[in-house]
Amino acid sequence: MPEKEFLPLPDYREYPIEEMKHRSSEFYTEMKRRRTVRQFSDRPVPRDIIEDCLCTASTAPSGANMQPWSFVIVSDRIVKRQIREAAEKVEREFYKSDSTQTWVKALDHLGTDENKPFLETAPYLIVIFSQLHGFLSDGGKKKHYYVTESVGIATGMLIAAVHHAGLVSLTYTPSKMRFLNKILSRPSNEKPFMILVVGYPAEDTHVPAIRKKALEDIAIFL
Ligand code: IYR
Repeated sequence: MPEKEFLPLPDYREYPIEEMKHRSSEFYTEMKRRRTVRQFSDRPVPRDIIEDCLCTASTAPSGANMQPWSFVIVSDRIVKRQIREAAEKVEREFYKSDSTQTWVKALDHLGTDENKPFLETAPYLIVIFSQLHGFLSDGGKKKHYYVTESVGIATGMLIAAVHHAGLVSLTYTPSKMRFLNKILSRPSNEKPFMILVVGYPAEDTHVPAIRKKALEDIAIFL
């Protein structure tokens, strides 16, 4: 068993109340400018920016600090094309299947369809995998806890970091995702969680006219 080790809380900063009010409201103002974008420019983005954003994601809390995530950063043209072809194949099925028509209708206002050109245009596809379990040094399974919650939190922090850096992203979940293990040679303990498409918006990018719910409609103070 490893020894328990505790440190004095490092790096915490307390701010005066007025400064906290300013910071919380400034952060909200900054975050509400974020929009999910589906039209990407092919303009390159320096890799160190993406690396910093991934390091931010890696600071996320996780169940028992297992950090049950892997990020595969795809910038290779050929691999992006393979992902696009496989994704469009599953999306064609999704958009035409009788069993998903209620769902397809619910997406109508977003203007999505089976064509996913951004998978080739955007400079980076960050493919996020959940590690359903890890491995012990003897090769046995190491249990992971709250995997979906943990990977969701890390992904949210990645989205915020990408926005903060001045780039845009798309949270893209192909209708079936196991093809990503094959294309990216990931082991079977890793389950695709999402493709985060990252880059600059295309010129004249349009986004759907949608609104976020008001505070009164989402928060219950007791
Ligand atoms: N994966 C499909 C369908 C889709 C699903 C959800 I939930 C969305 O918010 C948007 C689309 C697609 O990306 O087209």
